[in-house]
Amino acid sequence: MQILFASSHTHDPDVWINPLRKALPYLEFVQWDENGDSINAELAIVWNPPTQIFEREKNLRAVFNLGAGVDAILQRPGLTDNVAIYRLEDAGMAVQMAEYATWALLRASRNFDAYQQQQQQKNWERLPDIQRDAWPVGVLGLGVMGGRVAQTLAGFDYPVAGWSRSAKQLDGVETWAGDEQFAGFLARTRVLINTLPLTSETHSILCRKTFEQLLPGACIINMGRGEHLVEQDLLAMLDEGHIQQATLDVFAQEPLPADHPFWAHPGVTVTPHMSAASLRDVTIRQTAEKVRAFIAGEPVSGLVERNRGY
Ligand code: OXD
Repeated sequence: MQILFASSHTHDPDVWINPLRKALPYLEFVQWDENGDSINAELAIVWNPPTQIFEREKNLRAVFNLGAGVDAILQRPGLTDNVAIYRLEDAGMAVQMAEYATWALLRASRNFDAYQQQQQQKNWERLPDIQRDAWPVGVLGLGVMGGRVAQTLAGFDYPVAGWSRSAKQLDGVETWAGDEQFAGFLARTRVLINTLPLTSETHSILCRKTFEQLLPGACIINMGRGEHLVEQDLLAMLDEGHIQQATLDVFAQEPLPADHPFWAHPGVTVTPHMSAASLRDVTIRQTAEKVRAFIAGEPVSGLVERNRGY
């Protein structure tokens, strides 16, 4: 049986294909050829797949995503309900997201950015000690990733709340759910951390209306998708002073264009979509196991629910 490999994860697909081939020796791996014809593949392993994938490969039964977010797959034309989509579960990403969020938060709450500037001026001066109550954290999304972020920061004794679509319980974290509790969640939050999947409901959720409801001196940390953020609203509210800083890892256009205002804005920190890499060994092991189970007719975890969008 052939399996299509179509990933923009890497310039060297062999670093993925070779170990996958080793783990699934009974499959013939065929790499996507931009100018090629259909190979009548029933299975595909993808990351950010080519636009034409579903229009060309009409026999696909299952697609295994080499990442957690499946928004790119769901946007591809020609995708039918016959195709089961499986997303990567935590492949080392949750702990990396927790690290990223911790780094972004501590820079503000422990004055590390300010100390870095003081060093430039050879200025030995202790800034006021931390008041943890002044840094209520709110995490959007309480799945595997968001839950880990929330519990990590709660472990540092920050007041942490999390908001999710449906009600969740999480030790040490105050939980809020659904549209009706969104305003209450925002009103107690100063540091807003986004880990949501991109769906039609969450598109543009980081907008002026949301930001206005946060506590003053707000910090925004976006590890979801660029399309969650209304960029002009963020820039305006940074300039107005309601938002103190934004740490952004994801952008509507990646790579971020050289002339984009985020690069030079003093209140914005840009990182190149690196907050949570799917670690190769774990990803390969997890994906190979999903493919094996699917072929064997066994239950496969990580099935995307189309109506939810993740
Ligand atoms: C993912 C990502 O969705 O890396 O896994 O963005």
